[in-house]
Amino acid sequence: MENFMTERRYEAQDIEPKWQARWEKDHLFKVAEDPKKKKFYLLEMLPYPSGLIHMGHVRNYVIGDVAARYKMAQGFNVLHPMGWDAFGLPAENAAIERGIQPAKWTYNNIDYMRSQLKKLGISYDWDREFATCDPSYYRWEQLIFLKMYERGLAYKKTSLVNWCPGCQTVLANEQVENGFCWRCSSQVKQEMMSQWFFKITEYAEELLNDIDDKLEGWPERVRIMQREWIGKSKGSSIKFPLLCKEGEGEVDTALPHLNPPPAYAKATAGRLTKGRNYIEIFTTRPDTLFGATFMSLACEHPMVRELAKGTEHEKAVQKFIERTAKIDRATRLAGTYDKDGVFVGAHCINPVTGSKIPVYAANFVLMEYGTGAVMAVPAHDQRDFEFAKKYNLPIKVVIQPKEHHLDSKTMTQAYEGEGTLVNSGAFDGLWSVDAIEKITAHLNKKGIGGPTVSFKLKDWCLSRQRYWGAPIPIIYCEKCGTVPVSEKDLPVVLPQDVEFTGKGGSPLAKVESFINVKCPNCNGKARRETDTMDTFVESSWYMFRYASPHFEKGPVDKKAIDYWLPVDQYIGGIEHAVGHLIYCRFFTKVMRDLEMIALDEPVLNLMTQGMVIKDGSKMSKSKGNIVTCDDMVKKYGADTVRLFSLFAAPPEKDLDWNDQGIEGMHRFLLRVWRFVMNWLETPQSSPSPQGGEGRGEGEPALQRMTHKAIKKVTEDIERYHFNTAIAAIMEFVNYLYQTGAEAVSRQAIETLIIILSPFAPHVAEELCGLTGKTTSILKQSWPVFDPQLIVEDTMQIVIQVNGKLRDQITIPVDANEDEIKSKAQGAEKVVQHIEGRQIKKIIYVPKKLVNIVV
Ligand code: ANZ
Ligand code: ZN
Repeated sequence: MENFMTERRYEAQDIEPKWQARWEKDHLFKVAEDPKKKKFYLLEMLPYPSGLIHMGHVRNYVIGDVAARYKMAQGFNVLHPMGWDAFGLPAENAAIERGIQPAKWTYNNIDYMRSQLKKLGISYDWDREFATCDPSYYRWEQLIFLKMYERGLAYKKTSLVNWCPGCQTVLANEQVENGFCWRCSSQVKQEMMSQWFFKITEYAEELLNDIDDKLEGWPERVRIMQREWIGKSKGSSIKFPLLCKEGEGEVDTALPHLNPPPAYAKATAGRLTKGRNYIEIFTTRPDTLFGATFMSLACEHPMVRELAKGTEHEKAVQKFIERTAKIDRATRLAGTYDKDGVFVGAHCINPVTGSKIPVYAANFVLMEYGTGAVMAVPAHDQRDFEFAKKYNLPIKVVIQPKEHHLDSKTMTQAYEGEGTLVNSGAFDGLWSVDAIEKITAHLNKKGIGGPTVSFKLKDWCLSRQRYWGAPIPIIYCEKCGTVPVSEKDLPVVLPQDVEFTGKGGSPLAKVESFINVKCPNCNGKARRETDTMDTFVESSWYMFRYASPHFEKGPVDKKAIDYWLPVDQYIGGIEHAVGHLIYCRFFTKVMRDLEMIALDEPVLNLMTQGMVIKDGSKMSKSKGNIVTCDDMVKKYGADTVRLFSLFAAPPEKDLDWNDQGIEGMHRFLLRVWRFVMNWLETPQSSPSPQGGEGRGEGEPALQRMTHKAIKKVTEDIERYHFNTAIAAIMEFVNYLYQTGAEAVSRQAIETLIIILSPFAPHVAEELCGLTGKTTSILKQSWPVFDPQLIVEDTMQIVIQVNGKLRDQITIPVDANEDEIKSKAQGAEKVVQHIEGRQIKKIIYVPKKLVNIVV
């Protein structure tokens, strides 16, 4: 190589755009199905096009890019796509605030963000890019919706939903965080509304079971969160007969055990009402049934109003409902606030004791869980205990613990543990755990109860009263009622040029040309649904669309799915643990059952990366601590930015942004550059006439270090420990400097360049060219280390006891002092001299001797 090379400086601003253009021109990241090659599908969660790429994004995509480039070097056919989760509120808010149409705002942002990502040199197959707000994408989502509607998996119902006053829309449970809106942090209210739901509960059991069987490659933390969110409880349901008001109704014979009803005859002042004559409860402790002394209902339970109606309690009940409905779901679930309740003016019967027990509405009972009704056992449930104390209700002990004796008059808290049944008729003396089964069987035989399971998971409310989303393909006809749009009429396209005022409900509801349609059934007058779908619907199946993004005969091309799916490695934030990551599992199972794909789970391995924080908090506009990708790339170049976002912390941990760190990374790249430049001036850099390799493989020590570096970097990339992989490259560079360019082999230099390439691909590509390669670094294979070459050098250590030479040991050169000392004490001839004597001191003279003083 000519001498002027030494003069050449490292100029990221020149190198990077050059190679980015080359990679694109040569289609190096474009992939197609190739049955002869092993595939690897690497996916980062698709971004929302907010208009800004900050370091949080950068970290996410760079982590993915290192893995993708490493897999390519290993010979995999790597699918690494990118797209945009393009529907959602910010676009609409921009329209309201700035009068710019959401579509325009969104596509402008996408263009800008795409250019930023390209400047980072990430290995995307851009031919597969799509935005979910494009009709060519959401038409298929509408088709999936129709198929789900056909099967009853999409349905409309009136129920309590989460209403965000800030966003002016309904939210799914997964979008409410501790009672606040996930997006705008407003306090969420509970409202009765008619909304569209996906029947995710139909898949609750399978979603739960597959966590154990099919998600071994997911972080345990996420698996636990999903299990808890699904929240399966095994228990029993029990019917408690209601007493009618004095003089009304008669005993209903639908409950066989009540006819004749001897056990409670004495307790019944009135008789049982006909019709809906019982309250059904869900309990995990049927063994405590004999201790149920009152009944607690959720304030939204329909029986609360019904029972109170016309009684002197009606007003108080109404007031209670009003103050309780204000408490959000999360607070009620936590149950740590003061117990509050009201007598609804009615009684029911404990079906096994026959005693008459009062019915209360209580603030700690949730309508959406179990049946919305709880049999209260104050002696054995702490919430019931506190409630009973407050309202002076009877406490009856039915479980006696082994260790001490419970007395209902003196106990200061509920006993919730196991024990022996007492005051429980024929079941006395049974151990509580056995009684659960026995009592449930008894209730089952009598037709008043039985085993059941309850899930915390609720159906997914997908209606949004907002404009910028995929229209729900439904039509309401005056005559035919709810009619699905016919498949041939898809997509239902979102109208453009809509007026945004930010007031008075969904903008779509005011677009006459959109709303007014003919009924597909009878051709009569009809109206379109104006709700749009939750944006989490788009992200529930986008990973499938990437496999065949231009397919026009359906949502997915099955052949492409069979080759590319499942996603081998998915990378994204932990905040999606129970929202997105449950929804996409649900959609996978639904699409499987619709025979669109043959797959049970979408993602084999999941990695959740930490956040990028600055000055102690997460980067956000409101905090004003955003570091943009653009500024950093301009100043240091993409390779430096990439290295820093990987080096500063392991991927799962939060990364604290600091400017010294990035400077350090830049200096490291300069160091690599300078070394290679120096080496290029040495004789061994020029290939020998025979095409041989300069000085071959170099001295054994150099060889060992080279192979050690390969081993460490390979293993660390495999474990996603990118920070330590980079540290190993730094160590290797230090070693090369110590060795001196004159003594460094071509093999060592080429190894350095390739192991650096996933992290800093542009500089690696440039250096690769400068060292004489004519093909892209992307076409070169990942080096394999030779275990034989890594074997450590050893050294001889002399061992003395009280200053007299006794033995010698052989030990690796990098063994630490503790290892050496303990090995010394165990040496054969040493043992003879120290046995039975107390060791006072062990002196170690590095690399020479150990003296044991006894
Ligand atoms: C009687 C009983 C006696 C209970 C006892 C516990 C101890 P998990 O394990 O979470 O499923 N429960 C049922 N439905 C409820 C609702 N909608 N809102 C609030 N609490 C509800 O909890 C099941 C237990 O939670 C049930 O068992 C019920 O109280 C209560 F000594 O029934 B238990
Ligand atoms: Zn009709």
